[in-house]
Amino acid sequence: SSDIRKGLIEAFTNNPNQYLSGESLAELLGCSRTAIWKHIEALRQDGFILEAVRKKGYRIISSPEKIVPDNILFGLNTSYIGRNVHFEETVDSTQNIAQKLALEGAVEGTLVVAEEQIGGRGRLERKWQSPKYKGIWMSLILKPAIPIMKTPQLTLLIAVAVVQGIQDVTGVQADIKWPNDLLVNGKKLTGILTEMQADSDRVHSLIIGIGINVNQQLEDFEEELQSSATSIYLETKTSWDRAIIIQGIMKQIEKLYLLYLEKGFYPIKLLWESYSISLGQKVRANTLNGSIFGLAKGITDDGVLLLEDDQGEVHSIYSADILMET
Ligand code: BTX
Repeated sequence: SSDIRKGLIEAFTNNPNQYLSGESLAELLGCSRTAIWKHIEALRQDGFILEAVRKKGYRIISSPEKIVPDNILFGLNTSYIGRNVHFEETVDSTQNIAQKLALEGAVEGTLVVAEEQIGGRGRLERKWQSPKYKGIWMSLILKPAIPIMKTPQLTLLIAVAVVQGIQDVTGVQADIKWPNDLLVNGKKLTGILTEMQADSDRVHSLIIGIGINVNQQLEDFEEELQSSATSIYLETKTSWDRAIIIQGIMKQIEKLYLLYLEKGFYPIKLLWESYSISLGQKVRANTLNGSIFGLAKGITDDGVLLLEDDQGEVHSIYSADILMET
């Protein structure tokens, strides 16, 4: 019966703004008109605004403010990225759920979305604040046939896609700070965390966590973040339907991922460089093995940052926090 629900959403997606009669829907989905009616009512209860006009049929006027999986599916026009949505209200971390689903054989493009994370995490076991109903907290499963060495490329790809998706939908232009922070005027809008399941030489699954601050007002951030973080609401003074932003991002991810699989990393690298604010700047890289100060010269074809210190020595930075000295 959730197939009927899926079918309904798909039918409305394929016929935007048109009335669809109960009779034609029942025929299309191979069920009774009563079943259609029941599912229309269920959609209403989940916050869809539906219009019913005698002799014409039903029409979806708007999808709900709360995220529900159908809300992401309604209007999504990708072929596999984000088409299999696993939704939860409250989780420790969407990464943990995606890790488990990947082990159980989830299809590529599976997306885990939650309204709230209690144990949202960043890199190096840092915390990621994920307040309820305010942001996009999601993890995407990709299964590229690449060696482990090349996984940083995918992190950079996702950063570009998220920048583009956010810009397409909201007009907010974010910059990328290597490797994958998205900043607006120096304040953090988005964090990306890539984890993987692999054996010695091959990647089985990449679990890419994306956290986007969407509808937070200043007081929704904990105090220590209020000067360093921002949200799309704070940048636009408008609240946003998060499902639409997720769709925009899924669309860009699929586009860039297909480009990457066909043409390799080079076109992605060019895009990444065009959005980057780290390159050409003097930066400090704090790595687990110490701190290096130098000029960010570029990224390699594997997505590694090249930093030239004052003695002219070039260091390859695989993982670090970058401080931009202003
Ligand atoms: P990161 O280690 O680069 O950044 C973590 C740091 O960012 C924290 O120490 C804190 O200073 C700051 N911070 C925490 N929460 C926020 C926030 N909401 N907005 C701005 N700054 C913040 C970045 O790690 C990677 C974050 C990935 C988050 C996603 S959400 C979905 C998925 N599930 C999960 O547990 N993590 C990922």
